Amino acid sequence: MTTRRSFFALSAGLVGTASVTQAARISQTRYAVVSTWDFGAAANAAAFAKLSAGGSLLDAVESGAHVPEADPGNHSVGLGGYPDRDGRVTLDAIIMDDRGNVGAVAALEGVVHAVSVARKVMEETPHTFLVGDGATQFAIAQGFPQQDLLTTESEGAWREWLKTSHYEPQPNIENEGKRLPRGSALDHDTLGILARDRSGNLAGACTTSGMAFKLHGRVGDSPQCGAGLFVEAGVGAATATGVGEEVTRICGTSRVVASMRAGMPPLEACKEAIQHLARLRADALRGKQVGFLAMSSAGAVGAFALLPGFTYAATDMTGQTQVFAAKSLTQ
Ligand code: SD4
Repeated sequence: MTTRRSFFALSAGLVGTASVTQAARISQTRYAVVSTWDFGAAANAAAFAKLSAGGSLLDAVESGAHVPEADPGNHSVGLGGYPDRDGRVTLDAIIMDDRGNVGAVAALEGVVHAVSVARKVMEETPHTFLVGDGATQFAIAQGFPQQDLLTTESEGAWREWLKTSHYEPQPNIENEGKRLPRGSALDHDTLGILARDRSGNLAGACTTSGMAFKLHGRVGDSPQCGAGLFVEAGVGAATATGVGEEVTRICGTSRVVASMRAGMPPLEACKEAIQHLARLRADALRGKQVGFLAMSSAGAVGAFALLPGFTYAATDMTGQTQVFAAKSLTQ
């Protein structure tokens, strides 16, 4: 099995010497599954396997999201996610197809597969979004097993954090965190995943426990339709990662897809949203990371970030996965 580290090494190699070839390859290749960060490769594998076995696009992105949700070593999705400042692990997730079908949950507690609860909201209720106790009660009523998501490790990190209670999101911690002592950083590993079939239909999902040690009740961009995820038939799909407040204030993925609707390729559309954010927020963005990842209904892929360090995993129509470094506003 390929490790996170080797995927990251691959991405570094691609960025270093082969950027022209890489850019040409990305623009010509048609992709089936893309997801945020180098650890997205494992999620892509699960999603691609589901598609290959005849599963639907929603089945594929749900299966992909299950991978980090079940991983106790991933400290901001599902099991082992870092808690809020009150010591409670609260999960946010969304799932969406390209026909406007969408379901989401926020501040869900005690249920590991938040993305599946989001799918139930979409399929079993007239609503699009359930939060807090309502989301948790709904999940229990739907038969989802309850479990304590706070692990010994994540509780230890929280208790360590309590000593200073200093809250400052760190850029690219999704990748860098693997080299930092646990608990020293606001480690977060949001997964945004987009999938496409041979006819150009699309679906996406996004799952996270959000910013570590956040205020209780804080909801980021990830579960909000048009912020952390947006999907539109005949146009494309986009997902976001980084400081959710910054994505939310510009309805980030809605903006990216709107630019694609107007004819921009995915890379240009992501870049336009980042440039807009930079103009709008200027110095308030100092030290913050935001990254957008987009795929057109034709299977073209692009990504752009505020800061260097945002990576994404892309799986082509034959199932080959590579990790690429996104271009960024500052180098
Ligand atoms: C949030 N956008 O809750 C998420 C965090 C994230 O990689 O993307 N981390 O703000």
